[in-house]
Amino acid sequence: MEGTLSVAAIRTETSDGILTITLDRPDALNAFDRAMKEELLSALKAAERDRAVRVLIITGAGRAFNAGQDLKERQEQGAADLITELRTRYNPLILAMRRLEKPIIAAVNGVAAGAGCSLALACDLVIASEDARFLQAFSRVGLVPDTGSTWFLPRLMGYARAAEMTFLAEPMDAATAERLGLVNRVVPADRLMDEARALAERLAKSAPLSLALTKRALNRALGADLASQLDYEAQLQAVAGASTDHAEGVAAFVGKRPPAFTGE
Ligand code: T3D
Repeated sequence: MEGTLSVAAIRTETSDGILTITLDRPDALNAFDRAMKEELLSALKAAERDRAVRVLIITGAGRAFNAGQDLKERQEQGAADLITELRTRYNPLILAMRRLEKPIIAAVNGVAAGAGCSLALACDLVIASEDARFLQAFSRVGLVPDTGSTWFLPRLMGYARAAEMTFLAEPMDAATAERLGLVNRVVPADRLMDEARALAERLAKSAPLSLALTKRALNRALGADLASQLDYEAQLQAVAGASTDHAEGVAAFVGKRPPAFTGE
């Protein structure tokens, strides 16, 4: 459904098949309070159900992307049951993002720290502004990296880099993050949303089933052996090959015209 919705901790806007989710607690550098976690999960679930949404963009309001867990809320709440917090609030977010069979673009406009860094890593594509910084802040506050960071980081940048980033907890600038494979591209701050939107528009015109099954295959490949992945690709190709969009793609190629994909 097209339109803008403003709730407590996030804002959502849908147009032309692109759902933009803006983390919206700028005074706290968009740190995750309980409301933000709940609203973000609801937005992801709604996006999964809504056929009109083809691509998502996640970004932050103000000068930060997300500063991780709201430490003031954590202090106010006293001794916290962190295993429950992770199992019931953070981990479902990451799983929802990886299981959502639509591309998710992180438009990282500033610092992404702690679980905010994990959130960016869980997206399919990351566009960062030149001002962005990536910080595995966990050890600074006596915690271990969570919300998927220990899973994503070694896969994206290798063990040694992941160990350095998490042990030392030093901010990584956007250019370094691009060089090490955390980020797809870095753009000037004033171009960030235009670039993210242009990428989203391209993806929104792609065949949705093709992208959905590609994400499914890439997800599975991260834990699979070659022989079983080859067979899995063949199974998915049987599904994609039977779609109307596949026939349309071939007809468009042969007819020397752009394809018009419908999602069928
Ligand atoms: O507890 C659980 O649920 C377990 C799960 C944990 C997951 C995690 O994410 S743990 C890691 C939590 N995050 C952090 O440790 C990062 C804390 N923030 C920072 O280190 C710095 O703020 C930054 C490096 C991100 C940015 O630094 P800087 O100098 O640009 O900004 P600042 O001045 O530190 O912050 C600006 C304001 O945002 C400030 O508020 P104030 O004093 O002006 O009223 C600051 O307190 C607030 N803020 C920043 N990060 C958080 C925060 N408020 C609450 N929680 C935050 N995480």
